[in-house]
Amino acid sequence: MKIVDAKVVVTSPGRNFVTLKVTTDEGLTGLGDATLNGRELAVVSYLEDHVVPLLIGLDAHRIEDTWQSLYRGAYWRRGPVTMAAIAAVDVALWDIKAKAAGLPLYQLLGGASRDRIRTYGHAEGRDLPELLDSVRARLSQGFPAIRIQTGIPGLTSVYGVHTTDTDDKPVPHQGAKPLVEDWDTEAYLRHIPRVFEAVRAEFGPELALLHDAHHRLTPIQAARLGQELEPYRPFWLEDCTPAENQEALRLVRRHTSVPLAIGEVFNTVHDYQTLITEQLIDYVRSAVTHFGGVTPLRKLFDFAAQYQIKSGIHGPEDISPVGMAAAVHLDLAVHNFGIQEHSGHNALTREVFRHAYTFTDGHLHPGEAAGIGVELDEDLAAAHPYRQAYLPVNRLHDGTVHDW
Ligand code: GCO
Ligand code: MG
Repeated sequence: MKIVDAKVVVTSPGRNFVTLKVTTDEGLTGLGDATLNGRELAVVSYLEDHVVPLLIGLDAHRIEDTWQSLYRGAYWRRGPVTMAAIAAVDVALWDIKAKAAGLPLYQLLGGASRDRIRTYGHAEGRDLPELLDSVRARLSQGFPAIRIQTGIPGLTSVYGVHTTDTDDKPVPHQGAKPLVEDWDTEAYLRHIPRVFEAVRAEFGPELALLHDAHHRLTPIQAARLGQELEPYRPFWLEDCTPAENQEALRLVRRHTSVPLAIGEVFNTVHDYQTLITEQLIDYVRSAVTHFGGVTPLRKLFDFAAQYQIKSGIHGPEDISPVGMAAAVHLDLAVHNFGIQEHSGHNALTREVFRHAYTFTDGHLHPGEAAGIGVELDEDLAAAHPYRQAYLPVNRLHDGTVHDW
């Protein structure tokens, strides 16, 4: 079965998404997500100028071989642009293979290891009362686990606390320049343990609570936060330090037993080598979309499993329903599944990308449609073209740029 066409579709039904659609000579089509938030067009060019011409004429069934030739053949390995582009090809080919077999993708990955997929949702508030209301709203949607983020006294804007559109989804900052947010680590470290204390007091010991430090702490600050959160038994503390320095996690680990989750910005297994073999983390966070696809993420999970480390796939709004569908199939199949982040998408996005996966009582299921189970409405996608948008930049009170 030969690839006869591959095209890139960019659409913005609320936020930007990049999708690769691959067509074969048997008329089967496959979709892959290549969305890299704030740097979308770099991946579009990588695909259109350097990948699509290589795909035409290839045997669509040769997924591993195609993956290896795109990864090794480029010579310039790794990096988010390269790996998002390869991911889109990989997922599109898995979609085609599963459609050719007449099976949902999870069946080709070994079949279901569970009945449904536990997810966590986002609760946020500019202050504590708003956060508690937001937790109540997530509980009423059935979420068994909730990530809590709040405003910090003295700061005007904070990661994870955003303006929302009518569907309760964060509105990306559009225009030619990123928004500048402010940051004060000491104010944050003073405030967050009080937030956990209040949420536990209100909702009791059983609710799984998560928190994302978004790469903002030094190792010793992360160690201190971990210690102070221990009494409230978080499910995980995410991205406590910028983990390009994997060795830094040794220090954090020596000081706290809070479970650690890392990896949404990682692209390959090499970013995890020390973290996994030394058991410095508990959950790997990479998304199918940013890690080169289902093929390498499955290998990462199998590697992590040998060290009792579980999956916690990144599932923010900026992973398209195509990327989410691929994730949900993998979640159902792997034994060492931990939890799936589920932000959901606005109604228009769900029309552009009609998907078979379902969300019921806080749990996802990929559904039984053949392939990954997503249909792209190309006319509707074209009616909502790309809009320039950036992630924010973070500055300390003295103007120094900090990690966002
Ligand atoms: C998360 C993430 C996201 C990222 C976003 C960047 O844990 O969901 O931190 O919110 O910030 O995906 O594009
Ligand atoms: Mg995160």
